[in-house]
Amino acid sequence: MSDSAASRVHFRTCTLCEAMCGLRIELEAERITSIRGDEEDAFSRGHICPKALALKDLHEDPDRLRHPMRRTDSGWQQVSWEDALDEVANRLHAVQKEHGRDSVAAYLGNPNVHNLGNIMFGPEMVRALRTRNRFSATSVDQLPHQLVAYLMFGHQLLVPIPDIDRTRYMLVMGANPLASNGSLMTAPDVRNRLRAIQQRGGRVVVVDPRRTETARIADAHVFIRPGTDALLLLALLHVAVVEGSPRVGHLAAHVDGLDAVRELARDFTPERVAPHTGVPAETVRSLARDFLAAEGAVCYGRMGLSTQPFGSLCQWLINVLNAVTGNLDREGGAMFTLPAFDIIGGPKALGLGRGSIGRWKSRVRGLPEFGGELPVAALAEEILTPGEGRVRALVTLAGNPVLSTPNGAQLDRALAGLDFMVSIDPYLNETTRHAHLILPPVSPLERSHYDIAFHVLAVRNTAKYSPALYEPGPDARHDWQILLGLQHRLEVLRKGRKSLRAALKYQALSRLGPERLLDVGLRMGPHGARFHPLKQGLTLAKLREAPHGVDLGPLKPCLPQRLQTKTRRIHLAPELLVADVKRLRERFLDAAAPEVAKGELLLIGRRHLRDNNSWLHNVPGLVKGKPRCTLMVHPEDATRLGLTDGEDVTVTSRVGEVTVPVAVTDDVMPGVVSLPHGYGHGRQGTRMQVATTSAGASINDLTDERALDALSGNAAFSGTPVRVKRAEAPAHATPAA
Ligand SMILES: Nc1nc2c(c(=O)[nH]1)N[C@H]1C(S)=C(S)[C@@H](COP(=O)(O)OP(=O)(O)OC[C@H]3O[C@@H](n4cnc5c(=O)[nH]c(N)nc54)[C@H](O)[C@@H]3O)O[C@H]1N2
Ligand SMILES: Nc1nc2c(c(=O)[nH]1)N[C@H]1C(S)=C(S)[C@@H](COP(=O)(O)OP(=O)(O)OC[C@H]3O[C@@H](n4cnc5c(=O)[nH]c(N)nc54)[C@H](O)[C@@H]3O)O[C@H]1N2
Ligand code: SF4
Ligand SMILES: [Mo]
Repeated sequence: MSDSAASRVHFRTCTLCEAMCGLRIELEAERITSIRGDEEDAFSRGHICPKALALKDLHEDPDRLRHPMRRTDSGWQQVSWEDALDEVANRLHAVQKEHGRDSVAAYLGNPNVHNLGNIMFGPEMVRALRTRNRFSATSVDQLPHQLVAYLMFGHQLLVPIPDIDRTRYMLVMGANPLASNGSLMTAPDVRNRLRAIQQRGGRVVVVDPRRTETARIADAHVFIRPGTDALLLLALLHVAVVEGSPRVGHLAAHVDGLDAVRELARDFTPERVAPHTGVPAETVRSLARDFLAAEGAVCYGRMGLSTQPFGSLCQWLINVLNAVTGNLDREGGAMFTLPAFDIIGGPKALGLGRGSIGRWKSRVRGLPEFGGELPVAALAEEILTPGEGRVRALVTLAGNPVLSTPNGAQLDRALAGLDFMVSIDPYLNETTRHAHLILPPVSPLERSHYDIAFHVLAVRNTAKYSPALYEPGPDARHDWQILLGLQHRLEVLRKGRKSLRAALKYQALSRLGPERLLDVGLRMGPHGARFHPLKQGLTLAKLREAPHGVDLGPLKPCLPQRLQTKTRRIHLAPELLVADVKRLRERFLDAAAPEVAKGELLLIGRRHLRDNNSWLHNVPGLVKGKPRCTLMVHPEDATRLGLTDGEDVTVTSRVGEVTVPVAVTDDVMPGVVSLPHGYGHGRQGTRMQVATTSAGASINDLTDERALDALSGNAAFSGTPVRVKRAEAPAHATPAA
C-alpha cells in the first residue's frame, strides 16, 4: 500500500465542551498523527483548545473499559453483553417488584448532552424505569435557566443567547468563558469574539468575586460578594425603570408584568444594596448608564449566578434587564436560535417537553420536581433515609455525582449501601466503583455526532454532522445500543412475556439508530427538505456532503412567533419569581444577623481550560504542570490566618473537611476563597492511573446539600461558608515509624 493510501483526513466536531469546534484529524495507517482546528468549519473557523487532543488519549487510554464488568468478591470480572444486560434488567425489575417503582433511581450526567445517541435513547430508557426518582446534572448547573425560560417564554430550552458577534456592550456575570469556552452560549473562540466587541467600540464588563481570565481581557472588572447578584440586578433595574423608564421596543405589545417589575425594583436602590454586594452605588449607576446607552447591549450570567441561593431570581432578572432595555430578541442583545433540528418548535415526538414544575416532590425533603426530575442534592438522603419509597437501586448514565454534587462524600457513603447499582460509563471512577455492573460504551471517536442541544444554544445558526472516525470493534456497544437493550428487557419483564410487538419495535429501533431519527428531525425542521419541495432543504445526506458543516445565518428576531407560552405573550413577572423576592429581602435588606459568621470565608469554585468537570484528569497532557487543585486566598486573609503561599491548609465546612495547598493571590476578593471542582481522585478502588497521581481534593466534600436555590432546588455551590487553617500535618505525610 502506498503512503497516500494509508493516510487520510477526517473532519468532526469536538464533543468535549459546548463550543462545537470543528476538528481536522490526520491519520497515518489508522493512527492519529494530528488534531487541529478545521479552518473551513462553518462555525468555529479553526479554533480549538488543548482539550481537543484528549480525544485521541481517551480513545487509546488503557484504563478505558472495553467490556462489561461485574464486581465480585475477588474483584472485577469481564462478562458478556447479553449476560450483563440480562442481569441488570432482572435485578432492577426485582427491586421494583419488591419495593415499588420509585425504589430505583436514575442519574444522568453532563456528557449525555454531548452524545447524539444518548439524547435520542436516554429519555426512553429512563421512562422504562417508570420511577419518579430521576436526577441529573441539570440541578447542579443550568436548572434556573430552564425554569425561568419555562415560566417566561413557555419552554425550558427557549433560553436567550447573547448575540456576542453584534453586541456593543456585554455584561458578563458569573461566567468565565475564557476557561469554559462558553456555556448556554455556544461560541468557539470567545476570546476573539470579545476582542471584536472592543474593536468595534463596545465594552466588556465582568462581575465576578474573582479576577478571572475573562476579567483580565475585559474593559472593567467588578468584584461582587458571592450570592448577592440578584441585589445588583435589581439595582440595575431600579436605575433603568424606576429612575428611568422602560424601553421594551418591538415587544411592547407582547409583554405582561412590566408594572410589577417596576414595583419590585423600587426599594432596591444602588445605595441600599451596596453594603451587601460590595459594589459601590456609583459603579452600579455607571454600569446601568453604559448598558442603557449602548446600541445593542446584553447581560449574560452563567454558573456563578445559577448555582447560588438566588439562582432563579438571577436568571430571571437578567432576562428582565435585557427585555426592559429593548435588548431582548434584538440584534446585539439576547436572541433565540432557529436550529435545524428543532427540539422546541418542531414535531412533538422529536422534541423536548416544554417543562413542568412541582408535579411531585421528593420524599424526604419535599423538593419540587422540574421537567420530570428531582434536585440531585436530595439523592443521598433518598437512599439513606429508611421508610416506604426509599431508593435501593441506581442507574448512572455518564455521570460522576460523587465528585459533582453537593456533599459528595455523603453520596459516596450512600452508594456503598445500595442493593444494586449499574453504571453506563467508560471509566471505573469515584462513582462507578460502587456499581455491581459497569457497561462501557464506545469511545467518542467511534461514534457519529450531531449537536442536537448545542445548536439550540449557539450564537449562530449552523448545522453539522460528524461521521464516526473508527468503526467500533465487534464487542463494542454504543450508549444507545446499551440503552435500547436495557429498555427492551425492562419492558418485556414488566409485561411478563415476550410479545411480537415489543420484539419488532426493538428490532426496528436497533436498525434505525440515532442517524435515521436525526434525518427525520432535520427534514421536519425549519430548514428541512420537507418544507422545500425543490430539494433545497436539509437532510442528513446533505450534511454528509458538507464535512465542514452548513451555515444557516445569524440569529434573527423571532418573537412573538417563537414563544411557547399558551398566551403567546412574554411573562415578565411570573408569580413564582415575584414571590421569591421576599426571600431575598429577608436574607439581606431586612436581615438582623450578620451575613457571614465571624471567622468564616465564602468558598467559590473555578474552572481551568485543561479540565472538564471530573473526567479528563486521566489524560496525561491535560494534568501535567503545576498542581491546579489549590485554594486561592486573598493576601489580607492569608496574613490574618498566618498562611504562607504553597503550604497545606485544612478547609472545613458544615459537611466536611479537605486538605489542599494554598495559593495566596489578590485575584480573589478579601473574604472569598476559591477551589476548582472535579478533583478528589484519591478514593480507593478506582482504575484511573493518571488521575490518581494528581488526585487533589473534592470541593464537593465541602459544599452543602442543604444549600439550594429554594425555588428550583438547584445546588447553591457559590458562597459555601468555610473555615481555613494551617494543616496540622502536610497533606501527603507518611505516618511516623
Ligand atoms: N462545586 C461544584 N460542583 C460542580 C460544578 C461546579 O462548578 N462546582 N459544576 C457542575 C456542572 S456545571 C456539571 S455539568 C456537573 C457534571 O456532573 P457529572 O456529569 O455528574 O460529572 P462529570 O465529571 O461530567 O462526569 C461525567 C461522567 O461521564 C462519563 N462519560 C464521558 N463520556 C461518556 C459517554 O460518551 N458515555 C457515557 N456513558 N459516559 C461518558 C465519564 O467517564 C464520567 O464518569 O458537575 C457539577 N458540579
Ligand atoms: N475547561 C473547562 N471547560 C468547561 C467545563 C470545565 O469543567 N472545564 N465545564 C463545562 C460545563 S459542564 C459548564 S456548565 C460550563 C460552565 O461555564 P462557566 O459558567 O463560564 O464556567 P465557570 O468557570 O464555572 O464560571 C463561573 C464563574 O462564576 C464566578 N462566581 C462564583 N460565584 C459567583 C457569584 O456569587 N457571583 C458572581 N457574579 N460570580 C460568581 C466564578 O468565580 C467563575 O468565574 O463550562 C463548560 N466548559
Ligand atoms: S473549546 Fe471545547 S469544543 Fe473546542 S476543542 Fe476545546 S473542548 Fe473541544
Ligand atoms: Mo455543566
